[in-house]
Amino acid sequence: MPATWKHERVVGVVGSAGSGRSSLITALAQAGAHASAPDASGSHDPLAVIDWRGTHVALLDDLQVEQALLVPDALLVVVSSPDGVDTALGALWQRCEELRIPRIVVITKLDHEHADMDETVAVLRRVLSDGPELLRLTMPVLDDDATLGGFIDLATTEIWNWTGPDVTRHACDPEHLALIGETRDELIADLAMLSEDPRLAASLQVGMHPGIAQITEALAATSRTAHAQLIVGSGRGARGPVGAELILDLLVSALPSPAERHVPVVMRPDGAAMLPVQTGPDSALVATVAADDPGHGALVRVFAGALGDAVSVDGVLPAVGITVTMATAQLAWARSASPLAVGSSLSAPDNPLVIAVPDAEPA
Ligand SMILES: Nc1nc2c(ncn2[C@@H]2O[C@H](COP(=O)(O)OP(=O)(O)OP(=O)(O)O)[C@@H](O)[C@H]2O)c(=O)[nH]1
Ligand SMILES: [Mg+2]
Repeated sequence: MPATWKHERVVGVVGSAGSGRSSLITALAQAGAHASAPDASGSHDPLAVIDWRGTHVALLDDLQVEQALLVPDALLVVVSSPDGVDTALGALWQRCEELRIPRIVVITKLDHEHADMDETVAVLRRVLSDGPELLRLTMPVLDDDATLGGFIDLATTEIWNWTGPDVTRHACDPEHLALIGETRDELIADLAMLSEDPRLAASLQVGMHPGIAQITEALAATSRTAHAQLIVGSGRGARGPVGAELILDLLVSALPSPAERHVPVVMRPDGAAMLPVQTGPDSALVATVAADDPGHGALVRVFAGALGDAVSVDGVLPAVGITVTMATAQLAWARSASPLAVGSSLSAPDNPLVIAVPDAEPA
């Protein structure tokens, strides 16, 4: 496994129209360093690559539903607090459950006068889950003049503060600890139920609080394996976006790297089954066209193998010449004389393969 694959996250950003996806991606990009140059043309960019503490976080916006379920290793699900939860989310969530796609929910616009994080969390739990899987991780902190200033991390009890020139983190004071007590106890109890770490439940049984390292490790592990979905918040404060750095930390710690995912099931073009393909650049090429961008060409997700200068498209076009610009170790822009359709499978001309797309509807 190449070391670079561990230091990459490929994350789709989904949510209803106007929920704040683009604003969130911009805020995350501003907080981190741009690993890929912003689009000078000003046209809408379906891919942002952010360098966060040495990990390349690739965020894919505006994917079609089937691509969102196949291409990224995990999803950020964006829900606007003042606008509420729309019914399409329930259907998408169900598909994610079936495919075991790790998700983090970001509740946006928490600065808005009609925002209410408690209420949005309650609605999400009503609509999406009847079990303990939706774990709320943050609580907004308001300034004296009621503007959004930061978030309390319920796992660590730290306050993240965006009211100064740089984001700072400090320990919670006793007044805040009292405020979050009940919600934090609930988080830990739910986590103990979901986690494979028996020490968590054991601590609770003897009436002790587990340590912070134990809690954060268990949160990351249950999230990475799609056994729990973490809910966090974001919004705008007096100085700009509030929440981005905390979300980036979570993307890196609590979402899987490409090395942790299985290569999609592939077939020969005649429909004959194939043995599973291993991840890694030395395997047979398995890739798919995630999106099409007039400025850049086709955005290609590589699951295994390496893109050469010719590909077989859906196993039927034996050798289409392409020019490749790698955006990350796993994502590339490809140009060819004839357009590469979104959803096409790309493979090596001498080893043509077709990705078996997961069923659109559950059986
Ligand atoms: N108050 C407030 N408004 C926000 C926030 N984030 C986004 N908005 C506003 O919400 C609207 C939609 O935001 P976008 O980021 O364009 O949302 P989107 O999901 O990318 O929208 P589409 O791509 O058009 O579906 C814009 O008017 C934003 O200014 C926020 O944190 N607080
Ligand atoms: Mg947008």
